[in-house]
Amino acid sequence: MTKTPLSLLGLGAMGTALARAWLAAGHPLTAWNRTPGKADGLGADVAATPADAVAANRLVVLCLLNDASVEQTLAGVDLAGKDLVDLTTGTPAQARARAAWARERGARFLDGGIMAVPPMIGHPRSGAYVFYSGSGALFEDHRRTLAVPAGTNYVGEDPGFAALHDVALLSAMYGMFAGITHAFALIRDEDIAPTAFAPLLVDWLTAMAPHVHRTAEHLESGNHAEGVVSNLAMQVASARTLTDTAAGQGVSPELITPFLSLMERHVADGHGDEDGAGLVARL
Ligand code: FVH
Repeated sequence: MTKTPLSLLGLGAMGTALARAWLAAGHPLTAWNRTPGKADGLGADVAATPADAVAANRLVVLCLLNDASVEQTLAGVDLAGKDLVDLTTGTPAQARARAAWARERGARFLDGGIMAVPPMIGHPRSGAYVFYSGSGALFEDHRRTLAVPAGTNYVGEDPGFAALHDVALLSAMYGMFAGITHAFALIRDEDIAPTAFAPLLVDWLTAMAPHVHRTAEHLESGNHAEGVVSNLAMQVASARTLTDTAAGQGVSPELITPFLSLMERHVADGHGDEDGAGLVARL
């Protein structure tokens, strides 16, 4: 079967991984990078300028540092009739503005948020995938090609939704990393090996993760007390144990107190019989 040819602008760590995956799958690839030489040995056709890369193919993928570099790279380039897929990380607002910008120039636009690190790209079982949003027609036309480096998850016509999903998941990850950092700090001066503690932490976080579904159901039903097992009043009452333990271990509670304070305010406002779904509206 004929493989769709495409152009890729940006051969950083991620762009290079994408290029290798498409080339390995037999897609003719034209590549451009600001600093020459990054395409050496890849097997791609090398474009001298962004305009040459864009002119070479209808499907044009961008994987640059940030939205400002996309602006600089495509300034003055003829985009009429092109299908732009922007895998550069940015905010939802930047993606929406970039989609309007592309439309004004006669191009279809799809934004992408990559949920992977470069070594995961091109390995179907790695769990790598990309959130896509924007032109559904573009996504359907190039679905097979886009699925080569990583799985695809199209989340709607709003071009900002891919970035929003991406940032929401990353934000949850940082909350988790904050808790993990605090937990290791609590045991740092004790005779507890971090490598012995780590599997306990993984098992506990894994056991707690499905609670996400209960929160989602409460948010949709509006009944934040239905089926609650560990209500906020109980959690706030025991929060003192967490901060006292941190003080006893000589550990700053700075990573956990913001969340504990939010729970306290919610309980003080009469929501002690609920769980955490009501906190979402307080932020
Ligand atoms: N690497 C990762 O783990 C993450 C995973 C999730 C998604 N991100 C995003 O992917 C975009 C590219 O990331 P990257 O890893 O390829 O980043 P770098 O290796 O730093 O390469 C950056 C490329 O951007 C080019 N570039 C920078 N500024 C400009 C500019 N003003 N005009 C044109 N190109 C520019 C840079 O070119 P050069 O320095 O080689 O000349 C690289 O090609 C990114 O949005 C991540 O957030 C990766």
